[in-house]
Amino acid sequence: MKTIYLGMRGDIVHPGIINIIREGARRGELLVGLLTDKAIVAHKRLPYLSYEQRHEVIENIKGVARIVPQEDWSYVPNLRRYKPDAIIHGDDWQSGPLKREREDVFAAMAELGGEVIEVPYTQGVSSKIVYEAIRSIGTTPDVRLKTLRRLIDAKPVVRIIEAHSGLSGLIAEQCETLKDDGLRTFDGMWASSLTDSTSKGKPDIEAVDLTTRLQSLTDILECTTKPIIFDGDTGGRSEHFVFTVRTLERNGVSAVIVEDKTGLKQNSLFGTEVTQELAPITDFCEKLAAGKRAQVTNEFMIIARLESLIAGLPVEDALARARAYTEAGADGVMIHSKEKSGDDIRAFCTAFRAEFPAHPIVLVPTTYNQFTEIELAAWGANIIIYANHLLRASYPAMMSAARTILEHERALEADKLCMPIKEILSLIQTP
Ligand code: SPV
Ligand code: MG
Repeated sequence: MKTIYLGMRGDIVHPGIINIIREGARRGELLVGLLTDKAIVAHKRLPYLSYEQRHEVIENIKGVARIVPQEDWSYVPNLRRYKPDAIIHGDDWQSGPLKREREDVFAAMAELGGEVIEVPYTQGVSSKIVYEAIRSIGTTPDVRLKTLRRLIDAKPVVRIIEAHSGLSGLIAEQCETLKDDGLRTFDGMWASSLTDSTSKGKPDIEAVDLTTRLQSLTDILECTTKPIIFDGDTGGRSEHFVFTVRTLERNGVSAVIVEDKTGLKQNSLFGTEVTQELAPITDFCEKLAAGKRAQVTNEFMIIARLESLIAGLPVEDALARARAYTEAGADGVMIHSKEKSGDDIRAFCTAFRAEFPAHPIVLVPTTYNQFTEIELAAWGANIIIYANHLLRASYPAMMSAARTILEHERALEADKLCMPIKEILSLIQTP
């Protein structure tokens, strides 16, 4: 009996895939290499189903003899490991993004003395078409909420960008760029207090109340599917914070980050130009613990934000607080600084990682923006938040269009600064 290898994601099963399985099983014993989340997420969006769920679905399909994990996007390592007599694949990989993988597979199979079977593409149905259809329907709060933890497990670093409106949420959802190593996208959104307040013409001092913040959040939730991290400011009183946690969970938000400040909260990027009063450690631990007790799901994350460096205190103060907050139940820490060198952040990350090898670290590199994601990940970061960039990019663009109209007393010259009317009309489609 020949062994036929089939590498697959197994997230969305459609007649095209069943056709390949049937063909493979007809020719021998079908060995499915099921791609792990890690293998997929470097190139494609995270599957809707977890590896275990996908395994359960695929093992029950007629014709599948055995499943092994495929830990790599390339089929080659598993081909070398399992030495099948043949690999089977849809012929649609002859062009498009899998072209290089196909060439590698042909080379490997020639070396191993095996065969490559290409099954004609089933017209009108593919994972891409089904994925796009699902995306247009949206997601559920439960799926969205759980996605952040899965991304942390599967990716070297999770890339988050700020959204403060439906429109900026759509950019976070849809913006992508094709690089040599695959498609690059944002993994999720940061519901920033700074950009939400600023877009409402208010200072970032918790003047925009929670109900209003939730309204902006709803706008984002309604037109996106990616996970959301909510900027919870100080979290307010513990008695109020427990309701915030429940409300965010109910809406499918993945995490809240609360900062250890008290009194009138001022934006951290003012640093010590304004009073930055830190909360007593025990009070903040109590707030974190109350939040953890209140949450309903296992997956919701409460992340403790350390403001020691913002308040002009040393790394040791942040570390002592990080230790206490972690013991109180925080699911991760965010360390913030407005220093440009990044030295303080690096020192914190190195020391924290030595004590807590796997506890998530969140960084917001607004001022120390010379470091790449991979460099920050090497310090120990799990999540990188680009906290204000869409709002900061939009303001000068709007100002420049407005000024151009004033200068010319007409809109002709401003037109080239604006997107075409046709494009804005078709940007948001009627479902
Ligand atoms: C925000 O985006 O609201 C933040 C990050 O809290 S910062 O503005 O840098 O304090
Ligand atoms: Mg904030």
